[in-house]
Amino acid sequence: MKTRSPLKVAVVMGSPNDLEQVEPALDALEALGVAYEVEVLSAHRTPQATRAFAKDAEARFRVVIAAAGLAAHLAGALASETILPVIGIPVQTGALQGLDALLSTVQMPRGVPVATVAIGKTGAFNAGVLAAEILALEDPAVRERLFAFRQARVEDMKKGAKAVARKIKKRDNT
Ligand code: RP5
Repeated sequence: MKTRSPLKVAVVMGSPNDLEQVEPALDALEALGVAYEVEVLSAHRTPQATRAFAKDAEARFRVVIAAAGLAAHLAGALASETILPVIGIPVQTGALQGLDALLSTVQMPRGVPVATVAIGKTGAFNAGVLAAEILALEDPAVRERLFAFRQARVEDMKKGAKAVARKIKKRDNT
């Protein structure tokens, strides 16, 4: 079994239908050895359960990731009930494909921030990385894994650049 940080992240989504877009956040957390729990809660459909979850969150978690689409109030509703850092993922869905969720999530009033990532799966992955970066302030093992993760991206870029150079050379020779 992989080593996991004892510090946990809550990953909350507004609908079971959001799971596919939230999965990259779980992938990132797993890759960085961060433990998480997943909940499905809605600011609009289950407001009381959402509030109760937020009120208990500090005893159980260090960071909250909240994903929702459309008039996305989940991250903001959670942020209003906890002083844990809340990362919001605007889910790409509906007629506006996440632009509505982006604005609903990011435009929080002064004093109640939501750290909002990009719309959809890329944002979800970054939400996982950002949560790990917050945990790394307290957990040296997560910090080490983040450095290794960054280094792996550098190696990916180097490999990619070599592949591009090969393709360009081939074009020049045809
Ligand atoms: C939001 O409304 C959810 O986060 C979801 O993205 C969207 C649509 O929900 P469903 O009708 O698919 O359950 O609250």
